[in-house]
Amino acid sequence: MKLYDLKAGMNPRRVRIFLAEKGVTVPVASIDMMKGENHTPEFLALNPLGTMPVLELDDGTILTESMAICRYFDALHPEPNLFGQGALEQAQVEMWNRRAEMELMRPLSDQFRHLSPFWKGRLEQLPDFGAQAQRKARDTMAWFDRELATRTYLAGSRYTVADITAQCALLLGKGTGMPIPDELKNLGRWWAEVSARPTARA
Ligand SMILES: N[C@@H](CCC(=O)N[C@@H](CS)C(=O)NCC(=O)O)C(=O)O
Repeated sequence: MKLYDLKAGMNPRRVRIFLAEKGVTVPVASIDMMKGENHTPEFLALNPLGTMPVLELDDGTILTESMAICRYFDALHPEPNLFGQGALEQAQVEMWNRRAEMELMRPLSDQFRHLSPFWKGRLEQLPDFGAQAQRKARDTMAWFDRELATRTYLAGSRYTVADITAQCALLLGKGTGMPIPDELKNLGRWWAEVSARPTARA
């Protein structure tokens, strides 16, 4: 088994934190995006999208998409539970994980990709779209702040994969000029808690 990883990428980080929470260790191959290692014919044969993470199983089976990879390990190592237990909690974790992906991770990624010089020449940058994504990300942070006034974690009273998604998204925000605004006290409190977990730097 081998996990193709991108150290600075927020999606690979989701898998690394998930594995660390489970106490599972997997051999890792670090991909150097700056050297274009994710666009070689060999890598594109693994994942035509040229993105990480990619999990290669011992029989050669390939899994991509960070949540699919997490689901695979979750079935093999159910404890500690991170996807919710029972009908209601599973649905709540799915709901908040999806919201964290679409409403927070997506705009934070878009503003980085469309505004940062890092992506210049790697994709067609649309600055207006980047600015719109910044506004969207700010709105979502404010929304999540209001939600976190009534509970400890995103999907309820305990840490789940929804928190992992949001914390990886906000780490990208922090690194790209969009930190959590000081006035968002509930989100700040949650951020301090998730960042203090031993797995946060996985
Ligand atoms: N939906 C995919 C997204 C994967 C993705 O976009 N990975 C980024 C790192 S966060 C990447 O590899 N980017 C390289 C590139 O776009 O060239 C997942 O959840 O795994």
